[in-house]
Amino acid sequence: MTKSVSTEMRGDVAVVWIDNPPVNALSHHVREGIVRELKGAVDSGAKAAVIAGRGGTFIAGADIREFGKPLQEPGLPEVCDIIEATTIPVVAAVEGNTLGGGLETALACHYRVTNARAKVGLPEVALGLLPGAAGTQRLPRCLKNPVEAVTMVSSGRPISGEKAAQIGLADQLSKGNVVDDAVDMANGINDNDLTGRRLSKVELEMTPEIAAIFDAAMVEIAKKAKGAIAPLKAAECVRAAYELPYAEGVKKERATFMELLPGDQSRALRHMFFAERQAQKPPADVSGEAREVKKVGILGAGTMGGGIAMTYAEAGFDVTMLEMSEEALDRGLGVMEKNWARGIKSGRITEAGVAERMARLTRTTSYDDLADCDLIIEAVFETMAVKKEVFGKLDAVAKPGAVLATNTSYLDINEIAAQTSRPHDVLGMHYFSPANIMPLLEIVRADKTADDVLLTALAVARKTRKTAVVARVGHGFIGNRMLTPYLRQANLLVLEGASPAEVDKALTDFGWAMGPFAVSDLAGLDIGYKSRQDQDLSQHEQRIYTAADRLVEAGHLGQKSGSGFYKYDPQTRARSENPDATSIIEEVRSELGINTRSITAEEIVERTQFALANEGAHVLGEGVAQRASDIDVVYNHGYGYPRWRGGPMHYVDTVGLKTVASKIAEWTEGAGGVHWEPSDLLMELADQDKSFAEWDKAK
Ligand code: T1G
Repeated sequence: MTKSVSTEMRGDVAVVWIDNPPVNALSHHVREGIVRELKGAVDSGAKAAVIAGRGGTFIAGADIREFGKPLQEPGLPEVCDIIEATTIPVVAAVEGNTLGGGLETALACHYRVTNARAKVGLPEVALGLLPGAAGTQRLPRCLKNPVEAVTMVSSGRPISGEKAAQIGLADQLSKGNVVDDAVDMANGINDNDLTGRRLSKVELEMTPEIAAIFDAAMVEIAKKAKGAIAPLKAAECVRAAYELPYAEGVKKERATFMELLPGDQSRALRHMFFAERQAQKPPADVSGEAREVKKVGILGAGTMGGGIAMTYAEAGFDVTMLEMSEEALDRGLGVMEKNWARGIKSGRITEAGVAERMARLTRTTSYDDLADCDLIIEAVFETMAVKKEVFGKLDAVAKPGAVLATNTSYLDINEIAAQTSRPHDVLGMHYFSPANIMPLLEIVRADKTADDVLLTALAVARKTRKTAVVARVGHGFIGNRMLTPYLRQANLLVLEGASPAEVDKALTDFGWAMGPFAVSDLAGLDIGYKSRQDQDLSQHEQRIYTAADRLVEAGHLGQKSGSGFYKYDPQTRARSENPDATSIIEEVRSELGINTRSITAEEIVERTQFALANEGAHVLGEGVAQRASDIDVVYNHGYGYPRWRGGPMHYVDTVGLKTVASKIAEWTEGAGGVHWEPSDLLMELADQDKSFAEWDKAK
């Protein structure tokens, strides 16, 4: 096996190359290799050393797969201390992804050269951790700017190499080859007195102004953290760099790291890191190559069609937008321009960038103009009749080999595909509104979808920076399907005595971005009302939504009408109790003869979260989703589920499926039992004392 760390002598300078694809993670053999090769450089009389990464990237961090396993010496903190104590100058060639332990390694070097494109940061908080190799102590000593230091560590957001050079994180900005420039720098260092270059020796002093900066930062961090604990803990360690001697600060950082590592939040966030990557891999039974996509046709310039068109234009595709009339096209394109104008205002995009995007858009009212599209995505009315008509027309005009996708959120794609002579070219691409913002894309593999069509959808998902999850056909696919029992329990809890605000608060305290009633108001209560009218609901199902239906019939449609479950301030949209909703709910309770009771937040969380996971288990049992972790990704990226809890399936794994199963069994026996359909898979796993994670692994 080639050594993952080797030395190339360039004159008197030893270039210590790290070669651990795909991201040069600091696996154990890499840590050992760095120490070995650096020692070799010193022993061989090298004038200086450069640490560099193969593959155009320095080091993307510690090897996350090693977490939770026994530490193999040397640990990264020790490696960093050895680098810093080296008696010859060590220069870091910082390029590509220089993250987490990678940046900590660079900070342990005496000098740093980077280039503008490098991505430099300490993203550990995204894993529920904090820099664990003295990053919280060396970074502030390098930047000497408490705001930059506490922001980088607590947000986890990387900065560009250009900015790193501006704020003093790098000593030189290379305009050419970073490694060559690092070697030149090493050659030019004649002063072997490295005292001033060892960050651990830099003294910091806490002043009232700096203390005030940290006080203010902590308030902001706590607000943004929304229940995640790592950001604040990380910020406290940066603050300690100003208050404690280096060795004490490192001790505090280490103790905090060891406290966070085994915790539920870090385990959940590391679960999500790998779950997102797993979800986007093609199913094991799929082979072949993605088809080339250059030109995309979008049918429908409404909210969804416009958002989807923006997504593809932003990713550099040529887009042809088809609507039934010029006015509809004017409206749709007008909304897109307004959205992009907001992007200019927020500094997210430039005027030139918007012009580039608009230049990629072609408009038409004729299907014939879609004839040369490689991928056509339909986002028209959500009725089967309209979808069938549209796909019949597409079949007539689309070129052979064009991928035909429907954005339907729950309709049967097999039925839509059967409308064409090419069902193998048809699949679902279900975007979430607003499609240009929401990262989730459910790719629905219909029975006849060809492998290369599925691979094509996965490829464009990556190019348009969407997080794809592959689903099979089934009413509501994965996300929306699971929402039904979740909302059912929420409405039942209101019938039984909880207020909508109590249910919402219990769930936002749990970590959800918004509670179900606030979300229903946001989406519009008439959407659910119409969907229930279209379905042939059983009487006991219909009864659950009596209050919601009465609200709609009384004109309370949610935010869009100024009131729904809540009342909304016309200016600020601030939510407050809607007395009409309260009286409608009370009326319905008495009509249904319900003896209300006070309901704890714990019961609200259990009944809604277990209902969600139980449906997820049905989705898995039916093969609509491939993995439990895919379901977690759907809820993280499409529904505002708290990431530091993992996802609905990871959460019940942490509760323990035995507990979950016994609660569901209890409710199934109780008065509300008619609303529970325990999943066989969940019950079996509980019996075997297994978890969904183990089910995934065994697949
Ligand atoms: N450890 C192990 N595997 C990793 C990894 C890592 N740090 N980073 C990526 N991978 C795997 C990933 O699972 C995937 O595997 C493949 O590499 C390609 O990744 C002590 C404690 C670097 C921006 O948090 O953000 O240092 O699916 O698909 O889109 O203080 O990977 O192919 O089998 O994401 O080009 C801090 C995490 C760690 C960076 C590249 N570092 N990685 O993105 O490729 S904690 C991070 C990323 C730490 C120290 C602390 C991204 C990337 P597979 P990919 P990409």
